[in-house]
Order: sequence, then structure tokens, then C-alpha cells
Amino acid sequence: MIDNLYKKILLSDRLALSKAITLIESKKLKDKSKSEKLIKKLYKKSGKSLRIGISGAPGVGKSTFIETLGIFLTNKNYKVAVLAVDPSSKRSGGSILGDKTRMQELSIKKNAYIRPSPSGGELGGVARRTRETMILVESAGYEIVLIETVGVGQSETEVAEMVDIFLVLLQPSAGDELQGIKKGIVEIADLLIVNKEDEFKDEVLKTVADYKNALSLLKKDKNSFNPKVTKCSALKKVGINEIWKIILSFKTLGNKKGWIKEKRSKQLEKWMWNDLQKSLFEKIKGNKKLVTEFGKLQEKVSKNKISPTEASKKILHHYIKTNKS
Ligand SMILES: Nc1nc2c(ncn2[C@@H]2O[C@H](COP(=O)(O)OP(=O)(O)O)[C@@H](O)[C@H]2O)c(=O)[nH]1
Ligand SMILES: [Mg+2]
Repeated sequence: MIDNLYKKILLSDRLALSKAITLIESKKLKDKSKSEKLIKKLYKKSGKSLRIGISGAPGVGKSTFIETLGIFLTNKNYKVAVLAVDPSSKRSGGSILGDKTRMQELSIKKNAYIRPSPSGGELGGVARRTRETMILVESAGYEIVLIETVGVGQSETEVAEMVDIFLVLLQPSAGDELQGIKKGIVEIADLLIVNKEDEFKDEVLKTVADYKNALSLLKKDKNSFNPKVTKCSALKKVGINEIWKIILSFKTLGNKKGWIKEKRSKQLEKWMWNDLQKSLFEKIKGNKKLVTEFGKLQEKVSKNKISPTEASKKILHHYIKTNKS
């Protein structure tokens, strides 16, 4: 089954791709070893796309923007995959892409593949599955991967850590308050885009100027891409060409100077340690011989008899001892 999926994915078979992603998202134990095998086989075939993350507050226009950019790119004959990381999808019952009829125009394009966010599980799990889905779509020949995430909590950082270029969409504002600066978003964004210029022309101009001004105060780094600020109307499809030009200049410069490669290396190293952290934790917590012992320690912690640090040290100690014998 895996060999068959493998071959078909390399031929860009959509059905095989969807089946493989479902396998990766599955929580069944028997699927886990299969999906691991598949990822291992495909891993070397992946990595050739340009990975773009898109973030921003709910309602700012991310989905609209992704559809507009996606159509623009498929019209240029690029193969485009759209993925989503949405930690809130469990609560709301739907995902940020799944509930949308808005991407209809993109979804019928032959060169586009849209996959809604896997629902359920904690963010770390969703992020891992998105990374693996990225390996699959890249193996299937998708040249540009767009990943949407809501600008809430950890999901932004998680996505920034799996893409080459990170875009943040901003709401035009008439006030002085710069939401992004406050949240530290500017530090991880490569490109800030103020959306809805069709409706809020003056506010958009003001917001762009404010962000440009704020960015000019930040320290410039010769060895990386200095973040840019621009505007668009995702709805009316205005400004997309300019945005694509900025992305391409980022790509060209990044390849020339080696940042993109460097960024990916760092991301992979981090992924390895995160993975170890997760699997080690699962191994320790799932150790049947130690369940009673851990239960006792947990109780002591909750009754404030020993500190959490002391208890966690004891757990690790127990675990190492059990594995020696
Ligand atoms: N006027 C205007 N409305 C927009 C634009 N882009 C998105 N919207 C609207 O903003 C709302 C939220 O858009 P959506 O793409 O779902 O935002 P998301 O939550 O960030 O994904 C929808 O009603 C869109 O039609 C734009 O460029 N101009
Ligand atoms: Mg959306």
C-alpha cells in the first residue's frame, strides 16, 4: 500500500496525496508506522518548494488573500498547495479553510491543492502533521506552499518556524496604535501587508506609513532580509503583483546569500529536538511500570508537599533506573 502511494504521489496523483495526508493525520497506531514509512521514503524528494506563511488577526482577510494570491500564481502556471494551522479548529468544530466557500475559485484550478487544517490534538501535533503534509505536497511537485494560520498564541511562531518567508496581514487603522509592534510580530515578519485598501484608502496609507516609520527605527541587519511594508486589496485583487515581486526578490537574495538554506537547517535541527522532547515525554509518561509511582508524586505535588521541580527530577531518575535493569 505504501509503495503504491509513494509512486502515485511522485506522479502528482491527487487522490493518493489526499489518502496519504489522511494517513498522516490518523491517530491509529497501525497508521502511524505506515505514515512514518511513507515520510521516510519521500523525505529526500521534498524541500523544493517556496514555503510561505500567512498570519494575521481573524477577519483581516487571510483566506481571501490566499485565494487571490493562489489564483495569481496558478495563472502563472505554478503548482500551489494551501495548508492551514489552526489550533482553534477543535473548539469551533470547523477549520479556517474548511468552512470557507470563498476558496471555491482557487479550488477548481487544476494546479491548486487545498487541504484544510487537521482538527484535534494540541498545537504541537497539528504543527507536526502540517510539516509532514508539506513533505507530501512537495513530493507531489507543488512549487509553492501557502500556510494560513490565525494570529493567536503560539500558532504564529510554529508556522514561522516551518516556512521560508512569513507574511503578516494587518488591519488598516486610523488610530496610532500599531497592533503588530506591540505583539512583537515585526520580529518574525518578512513582509507586512495592510489589506482592504479598496475600502479604507486613507487608513491604509496611514497604517503603511506608521509601520514603515516603526521599522526604520529598528536595527537593520545586513545579513538578512529587512522586513518590508506594503498594501493590497485581497478582495479586489489589487497590489498582488507588487507583493509577488517582493517575495521573489526575497527568494533571489535569500538564495544568493544563503539565508534560506541556513533558516531551513536551523528549523530542521529544532524539529529534531522538539520531536525528541515529545517522544521522550510520551515514553516516560506511558511507562506502565511507573504509573503508580508517578501518581504518588503527582499527588505530593498537588498537596504542596514537594516542589514540581523536585518531583520531575524524581520521575526522570525513576525512568532511567527502570531502563537500566
Ligand atoms: N473590503 C475588503 N474586504 C475584505 C478584503 N479582504 C477580505 N475582506 C473581507 O473581510 C472578511 C474576512 O475575510 P477572511 O478572508 O475570511 O479573513 P481571515 O479570517 O483573516 O481569513 C470577509 O468578509 C472578506 O470578504 C479586502 O481586500 N477588502
Ligand atoms: Mg481564514
